[in-house]
Amino acid sequence: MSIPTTQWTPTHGDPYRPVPYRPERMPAAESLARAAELRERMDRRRTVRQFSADPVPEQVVRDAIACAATAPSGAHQQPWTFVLVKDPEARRRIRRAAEEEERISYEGRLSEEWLAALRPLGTDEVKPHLTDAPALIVVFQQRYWLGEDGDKRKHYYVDESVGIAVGMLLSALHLSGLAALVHTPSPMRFLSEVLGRPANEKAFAVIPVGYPAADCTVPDLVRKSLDQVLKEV
Ligand code: IYR
Repeated sequence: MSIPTTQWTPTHGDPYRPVPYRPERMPAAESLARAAELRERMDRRRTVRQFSADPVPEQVVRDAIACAATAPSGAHQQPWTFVLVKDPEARRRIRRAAEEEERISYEGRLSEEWLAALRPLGTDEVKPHLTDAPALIVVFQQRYWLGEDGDKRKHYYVDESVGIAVGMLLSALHLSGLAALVHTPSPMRFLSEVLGRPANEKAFAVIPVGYPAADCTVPDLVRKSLDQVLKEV
């Protein structure tokens, strides 16, 4: 199956030129069956912090990133860059810098209330998954568009857009059989330096990807019930 490619250009100022959209309608019975199955499969996703060293098929990760990049975005500005970090030295530098920031956080930058909220997750400043997970994606948000001639154009709803894209990335990875973790070291400026990203990009999240280790454990969490999160009025 070949996937059509499109040539993106910045669209600021272009006229409205709609085209027909006629997806085939799914019968309700099939929708119900798919939704129920999807709900169960999504409920089986867990954030993983202990990864197996087994390699993952790289194309699965690329396809998941392609899924994420279909996310809706403010003014369709698609304000994201996904960096798939393969260079072991870059990964070591990311781990070293992230652990240093996290050590400062855990040793005093985080409030007592914040540390208490983290306790049931069992996290600390040691982040072996940054070097040991078979794949590492660093997501950057483009705060503005930067042309080759230095031309700048503001992007809108960047946090929302990139947040939606990361949600779609996590769903795509999970539904393709891979586990992941969203890590947000703070501050994250070092990621731009290590990965050589331009001034219009700001790191958003670091996402190790792989299979859970054979002895992987996860916190014994309980999800809110649908009643708690859904209000019908
Ligand atoms: N960034 C730190 C602390 C942390 C914060 C939250 I909010 C979490 O959900 C998990 C961890 C760390 O990565 O350990």
